[in-house]
Amino acid sequence: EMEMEPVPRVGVVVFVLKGKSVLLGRRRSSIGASTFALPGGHLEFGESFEECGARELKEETGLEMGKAEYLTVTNNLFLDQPKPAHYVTIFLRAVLADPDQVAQNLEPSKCDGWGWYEWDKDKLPQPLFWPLHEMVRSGFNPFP
Ligand code: 8DG
Ligand code: MG
Ligand code: MG
Repeated sequence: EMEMEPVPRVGVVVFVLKGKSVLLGRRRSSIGASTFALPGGHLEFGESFEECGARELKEETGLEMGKAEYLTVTNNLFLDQPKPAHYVTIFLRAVLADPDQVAQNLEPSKCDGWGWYEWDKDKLPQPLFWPLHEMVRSGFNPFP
């Protein structure tokens, strides 16, 4: 079997904003298992950040992404993993195309379910996925 050198990968994740709340799901994936994280996933060849965010949101929740914009980028090392990982993560914010659409848990092997949580450090669910935890701790606010 060929031993592949690990390389950095690009993640695109979305703060879906509704009222004062954001959409979070509890991860089942190996990285960050049982912590609350944003919908998102890996950038595929040829995609724009918005295309990737909309595709991942649709695949994971069934939700149609509305107007979106770039917020920030982080450089995250996950070295304490069976398979160490390095992600450059692009954060977008977006609204829903239809604010009444309900989130479905379309990848139950990767997520326990989706919920809306008010963006308030005392009201967000615990534990947050650590990249998100660090953003909250630094005072980051995804709302315009
Ligand atoms: P895919 O096969 O659908 O493309 O990938 P995925 O299974 O949906 O990937 P993911 O782990 O959900 O997201 C890719 C990486 O993005 C993740 O391993 C680490 C990084 N990442 C962060 N913060 C967040 C976050 O809040 N949510 C998600 N989903 N990923 C994040 O750095
Ligand atoms: Mg995905
Ligand atoms: Mg994902």
